[in-house]
Amino acid sequence: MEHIYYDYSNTLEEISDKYELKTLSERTQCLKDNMNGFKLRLLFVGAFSAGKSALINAALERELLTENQRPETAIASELIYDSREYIEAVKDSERTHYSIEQVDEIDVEKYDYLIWHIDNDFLKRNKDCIIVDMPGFNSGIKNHNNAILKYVGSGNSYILVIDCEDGAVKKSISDFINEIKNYDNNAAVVITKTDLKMPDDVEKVKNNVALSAANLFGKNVDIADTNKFDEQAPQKIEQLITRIDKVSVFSQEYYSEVYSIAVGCLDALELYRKSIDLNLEDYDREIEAHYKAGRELSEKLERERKKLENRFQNDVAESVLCDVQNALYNKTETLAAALRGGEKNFAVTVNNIL
Ligand SMILES: Nc1nc2c(ncn2[C@@H]2O[C@H](COP(=O)(O)OP(=O)(O)O)[C@@H](O)[C@H]2O)c(=O)[nH]1
Ligand SMILES: [Mg+2]
Repeated sequence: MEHIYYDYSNTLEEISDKYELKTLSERTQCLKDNMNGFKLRLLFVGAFSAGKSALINAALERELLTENQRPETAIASELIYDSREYIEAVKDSERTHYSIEQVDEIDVEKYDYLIWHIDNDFLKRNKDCIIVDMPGFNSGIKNHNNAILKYVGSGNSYILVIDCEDGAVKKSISDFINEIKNYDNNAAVVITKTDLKMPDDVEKVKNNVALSAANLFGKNVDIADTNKFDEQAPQKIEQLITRIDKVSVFSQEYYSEVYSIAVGCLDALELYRKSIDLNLEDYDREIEAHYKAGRELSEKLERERKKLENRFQNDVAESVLCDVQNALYNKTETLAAALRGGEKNFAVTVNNIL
């Protein structure tokens, strides 16, 4: 099906070149470049401490990502295959290079996200996929949450990681899913830390999570269970990746741009046809009207985009914060005891509660 998009964009390019529609021609070129570089951007999402980083380490069969990271020290980490290993720290369009060993020296406050270039067989076999280790979004730190939620929008597929000991999908997670599924619904679920439960209990959790996931997504989703010691973890995760409907992700990603360029071309052709019969003054007026309509449309789109972005950030951030508040409020005695045990002890207790 992807070829339809390529055929279509080739036709659009021919038309825009023939009639010297410069902007549309540039947009078509840009679209084709993007389509050629298409990759799954697979975000591992889930509660703080669910086991996301450990799961990715298990898939890579390498202790690469730091486990048990405190929420404020974590930013999104993209993992891609490269024969030379290094880390790029990205801020807007600027990129700073670090060696892998320097990872703990990176001041995460200064960057939007990290790109890890890693020489690894799992990543090499799945080159059409960027694996992203997301920080937990229920850290209770507002700025941090906003940064994470902003990054989440750039994903086009998701693996929802659930701690087997949680036994179910937490409310903050289901709120989050309700948001992302408005954008796309290419998601699978991994129940992890199964080594901490009896097999019968794991099965119960799996059935329970399958039910809530089907409810959330409105369809059955792929579910795997594993743990960081499971030798089968790489295969299980790879299988989930293979089963993601890439054609559907591809369509979701490019449909609106192809459609919008096509409408632009049709408009321009119509204008061209009419212009043959029009005098010069009418022609100018007609062009101005089209420009105006185009500007209005793009302003409207921008407004819609901002609206979605705001809603995405405010609503989810709000509900996550509310969850965090409730969770902490219910455990004041435990927290008071932990505080007496020192700052580190306190942070660990907070994380456990969340
Ligand atoms: N027993 C066990 N512990 C795990 C497993 N996965 C993660 N952990 C531990 O749970 C804690 C949080 O895991 P981490 O991957 O950092 O969670 P993240 O915040 O979701 O990235 C760490 O102490 C991990 O070692 C697992 O499968 N089994
Ligand atoms: Mg982590």
